[in-house]
Formats: sequence, structure tokens, C-alpha cells
Amino acid sequence: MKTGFPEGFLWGGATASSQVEGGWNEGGKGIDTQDLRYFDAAWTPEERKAQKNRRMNHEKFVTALADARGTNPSVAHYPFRHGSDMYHRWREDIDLFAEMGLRIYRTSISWSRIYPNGDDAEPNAEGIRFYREMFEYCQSKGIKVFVTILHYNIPVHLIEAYGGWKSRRTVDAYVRYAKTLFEHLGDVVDYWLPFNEINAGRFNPYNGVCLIEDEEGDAYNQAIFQCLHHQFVANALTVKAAHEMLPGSMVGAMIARFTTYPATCKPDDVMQMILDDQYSNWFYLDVMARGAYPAYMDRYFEKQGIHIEMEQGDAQLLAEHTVDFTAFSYYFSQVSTTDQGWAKTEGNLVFANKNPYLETSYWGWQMDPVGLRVTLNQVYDRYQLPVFIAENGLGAIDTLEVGDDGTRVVHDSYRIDYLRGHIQQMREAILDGVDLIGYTIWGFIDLVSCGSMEMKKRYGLIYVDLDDEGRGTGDRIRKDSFAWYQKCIATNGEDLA
Ligand code: BGP
Repeated sequence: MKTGFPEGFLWGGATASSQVEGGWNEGGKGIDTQDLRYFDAAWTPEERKAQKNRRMNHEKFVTALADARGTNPSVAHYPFRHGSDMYHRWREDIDLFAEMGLRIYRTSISWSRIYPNGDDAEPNAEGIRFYREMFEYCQSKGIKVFVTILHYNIPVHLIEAYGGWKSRRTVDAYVRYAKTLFEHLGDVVDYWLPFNEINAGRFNPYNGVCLIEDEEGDAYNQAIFQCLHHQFVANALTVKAAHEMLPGSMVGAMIARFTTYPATCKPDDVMQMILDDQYSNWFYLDVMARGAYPAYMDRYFEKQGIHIEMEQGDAQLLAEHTVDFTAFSYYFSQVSTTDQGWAKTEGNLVFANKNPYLETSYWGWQMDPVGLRVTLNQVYDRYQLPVFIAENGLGAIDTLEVGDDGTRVVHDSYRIDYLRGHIQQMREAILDGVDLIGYTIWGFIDLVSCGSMEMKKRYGLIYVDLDDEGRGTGDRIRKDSFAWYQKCIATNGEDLA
């Protein structure tokens, strides 16, 4: 009988290169898709949340690219260019991670630091050195490393030259990039994740598969699924390469988990839940963990008029090279219904149907710790593979204050409450029998929000003194949640007070 978190449970924190690094045009890095996302600090809260401001179109893309290639590129309007400046401050940051007791650090590699154009003849030695030094430093502090090979930032040259993920050329370039990482960083990385939230290709096609909506016109949906197929092929080839080059290596598949409940016990709502789950969640993990396109997608593709171009050998590749573990991000849950008039709220990458039993964050995400236990049980039950919670956390507006002793403090009891609730449910899921191996709190050092592009939407246990335009000292300040998580890790999840 299990009594709690297993020995060696991987307590950790997660970031992504484009959101935390900055140094966007240093060290030989090329321009990538996230460097081109425009933000205006003058936007109202509604404009910040507006989907149109988050989506990419042709005009915005061309303007941003001209800015990036111009003589005086803007940083204030392109938040991913400044991030949290970890590119320059990583030693100081990792010292703080070590002080917190972190057992694993999840981050992503910036493809364009390794291959500035995505398909250059030789990798950029400076980029490889940057990650190597950082990961060796983690190792020296007893922190394991979990690498996401692609977390939304794709070298723009691949779009200009080949149409990005629409082309098999991008598959080749990606696999070569992954192999370069295995060759040069294989000994300092413990877990690999080829793609962050691969279902983002459908929910946020610019981030996921670098599609520019108005350039695709009516063929948008078709292009999305063709790109996704190419990512599945790239994933299988990457798993194959990892297992050949790094015997015993652990490679995972990750989705943004949209946990959903039927809005009522009306049978139509229950069926809608099954369909939502299939299209939003299971399809992706089914391909990468079970090794084949699930039958239920045939009906969907036929209805949508989608035809996926597959090459001979693709099906075999998918079947032979499945992943070693599953992973997901979990922030909220939603409900499924056939009732078109059901009240809506926001959610990660999508709008969600409202659940009257749950409270929402400032950004409208419905907080649901029990939903994490539900999810862990569902995912483990379906695939019977070790499970990793690659992201979870609370985006909130924090207030920097001066404490009694004159030091700067952030009292984030709301974040502690959120994390405590979720960790308690993780423990329950472990007692239920789920093979949960790790938990990396998202954005555990403040970084630029992927969706809203603000610094103001903070997830960290470490505050970063930068504003939405990247202005400030950049100082790192421990929030109350820092000491709380430190204690949680030290007691292996037993002391959550
Ligand atoms: C996930 C992404 C992350 C991250 C997180 C929080 O979808 O993988 O990159 O940012 O969501 O979302 P946001 O930053 O929009 O609050």
C-alpha cells in the first residue's frame, strides 16, 4: 500500500526558452516565430485578452519581421525578445532553484540558437555551449534536466523557405536538430520532450505549427492536420533517434490537457464530452503513445473534408517508435454540452464552457484541483505509462512590497493555496495507483505569459522585477511561495501547511 509521494519523486519547475531567456539576437541566435508576436502596453485589459491580438496574420508577420531585421528593433513591443533575461542571469537563477531544493528543471531549447535558420549546414557552437554550461551547472547542483525540444519558437526561415510544418523539409530539419541535441547534450539531459503541448497545433496554430491564418484561407483546417501529421512523424523519428543514440533515454509526449465534464447528465452532453475528449486530448496521445491514428478520427476527417497526405512507411514509423512516458499541462477544467447558449469563460489557448461549481482566476481560468486527480487517473488508465505533470500553476497579479526588515517581499498566499490543492490531489492519484513521476510548476520563475504576452501575469515562486515592456532592475525576489515549496520538497510533499 502506497502512503504518499514515492522516494525520488521529481519536484521541479518549468520554463520555456522564448518566455524566459531574452537575449533574442545574441549568441548567434536567429529570428524565431515568438520574436514576432506584437504587444502594446497601452492595450486595455479586454484588448490584452482579445484573441485577435494574440493571433498572427500576414500583415502583422511582415511588419514584425521587418522590425526584427531593421536597424532599431523594438523590445518593448515584442515581449519574447526580453523574457526574464535568463540568458544573462542563469547562474544566479539556478542558484535560487538549488536553494529551493528543486530536483528537476524543465526548460526548452531555442531551435534558432542551435540552427539560426533551422537548416544551416553546421550548428551554432555558441548556442550549444550556452545550454551545455547551464545544464552542467544544474547537474553540479543536483538538479536533473528535462528538455523540451520545441516549445513554440520556430526559426522563421523555415516558414519563408518551406512553409514551416506544411513541408517534410521541416521534419528533416527538426530531426537533424534533435539529433544534434542528443549528440552534444545527451549526457546532461535526463528527460526529453520532442514537442510542448502538441495539440496546440489545432488550438493555436501559429504557436503550434507556425501557420499564419489568413495565408491559408479555406485550407486552414486541412493545413493544421497536415502539419500535425508531420509533427507526429518528426516525433517518431526523434524517439527512434533518442533510443538509438542514447540507450535507456526517456522520451515523452505532451498535450495541453483540456479536462472536461458533461454539463448535465443528459446523454447528449455525455456523448459531447467523449467527442471533446477525443478531438482535444486523446487523438494526440493515442498517436504518440499507442502508435496509430485512432478510428474515431476517420469520421471527423471525413466530415471536415480533411485528407492527410501520408508517405509510405509513416504508419509503421508511428507504430514502432512510441513514447516512454506521457505528460500534460493542467491549469483548469471545462464542461461539454450540446447547449449552444451555455455560459463561456476563458481557458488556456481556448474559450471554455463555464462550470458553476468552480472559481476562476483573474484571467478566467477555472481552478479545479480535483480535476487533476481525475486527469491523472484517466491518462494513466488509458496508456499505462509513467505520467509527468509538465505544467501547472497559477497566473496572478502579484504586489511587490517592502517588508518590516526593509527587504522586498511578495505575499502570494493565493498561489500557495492553488498549489497546495493540486499537490494534495496528486497525492490522492498516487494512492489511486497512478505512476506519477514528476511535477514541474509552470513559470516558477516569473516570465512572459505565452497567451497574454504580459509579465504582469505571473506564475513564479521567484519574482522578476521587470514590467510588461521589459523595464526594471530584473532583480529576483523570493515570494512567500518560495519557502513554502522548499518545505514541500524537503518533506517529499508531506508538509503542505
Ligand atoms: C501553456 C504553455 C506555456 C505557458 C502556459 C501558461 O499552454 O505551454 O508556454 O505559458 O500555458 O499560459 P499563459 O502564459 O498564457 O498564462
